[in-house]
Amino acid sequence: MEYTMRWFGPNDPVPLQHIRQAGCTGVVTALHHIPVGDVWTIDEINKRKGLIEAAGMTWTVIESLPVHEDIKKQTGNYQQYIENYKESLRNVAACGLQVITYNFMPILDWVRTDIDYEMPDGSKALFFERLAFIAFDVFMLERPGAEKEYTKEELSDAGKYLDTITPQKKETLYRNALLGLPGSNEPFTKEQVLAALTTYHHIDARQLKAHLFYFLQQVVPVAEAGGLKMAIHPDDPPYPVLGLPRIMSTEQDVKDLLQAVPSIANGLCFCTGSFGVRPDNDLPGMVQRYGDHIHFIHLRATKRDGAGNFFEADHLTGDVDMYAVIKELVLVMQKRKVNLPMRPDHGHQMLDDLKKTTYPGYSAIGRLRGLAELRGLELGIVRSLK
Ligand code: DNO
Repeated sequence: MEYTMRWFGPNDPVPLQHIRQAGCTGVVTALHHIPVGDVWTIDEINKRKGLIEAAGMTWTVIESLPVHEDIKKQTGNYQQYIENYKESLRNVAACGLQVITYNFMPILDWVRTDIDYEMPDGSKALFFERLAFIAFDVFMLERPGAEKEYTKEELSDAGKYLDTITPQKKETLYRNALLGLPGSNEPFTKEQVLAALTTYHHIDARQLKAHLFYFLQQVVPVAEAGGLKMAIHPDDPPYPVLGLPRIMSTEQDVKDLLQAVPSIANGLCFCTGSFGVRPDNDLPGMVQRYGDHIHFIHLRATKRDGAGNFFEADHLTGDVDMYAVIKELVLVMQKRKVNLPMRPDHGHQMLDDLKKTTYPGYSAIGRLRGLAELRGLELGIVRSLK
């Protein structure tokens, strides 16, 4: 695999040099300062590329070239936004980049309830606690109809849970639950969030999938012409949240995606952390069956319990059978004669990073640990296959 790390750009507290010292040759980044829907110009792309190359690495993957909400809903100026997307793709191709990650999750990119969940060794992880999320959804956000999606027992437990936590913890829960809502450093008000959710009321999963396929029918030919590979990121977590439809959570979703727009340019960002939250996703099997369409790999493992909670475990000790997944990936790469880019996804906040503020999940040392373990595992597998 080609080892990479995500970099959030010049404002990222983790500098490029540290990424290089971690053993990466590639960087995964995006032009986060360009508003969603605007065209990425050749000039802006080259500026960012130059920074990365000056640090001795290459810009290997774009994560993400975000899809405007209007495209997901087919409202407003969505045709124009699709044209803009195509223009960005042409520009990206002109600058020599090849892999583009995106997602099709409505409104929220990822959801956790706790970003400082303390592990027994004192490091900190991201955590999704179902009860806390229900408490947020039903009693803090007061989303109309939310109570119908949970059992009586869950509702009563969530109410009790809220009674036990301090006002400060409540505020933190509110902020954490909405961290995946891009675009503001200030927490969104309840009214703003509810208004955004309302815009999806008439869109179910079938409809959203149709919108995704329409989008891909438009952009994949442009990607093909430029030698680009589109890589969709799965839903995180891989099931509906806040009443929003989800369409990239299961193997069936992957199958539908690849059938809808058959092209090698229509592919996956295979994120074991997201797909791995569902016990019914057979990850090594998915690599075997859809390996030809995997263009980018996120390796991470969560640990779930029977109650719908999961935390982000160390990369090798979660529910994901990392040995089996990497073995299948190695076989795919050997067959395709490619070296796929991989990034260790997230990592615990640990050691000196405990004192620092970084993007949740993206402190340097935890990812460095993950990368080191994953590299060793891959090397062992490659050697043992010879
Ligand atoms: C979170 C990431 C996601 C991912 C996007 C891709 O840590 O995995 O934010 O970058 O969903 O479009």
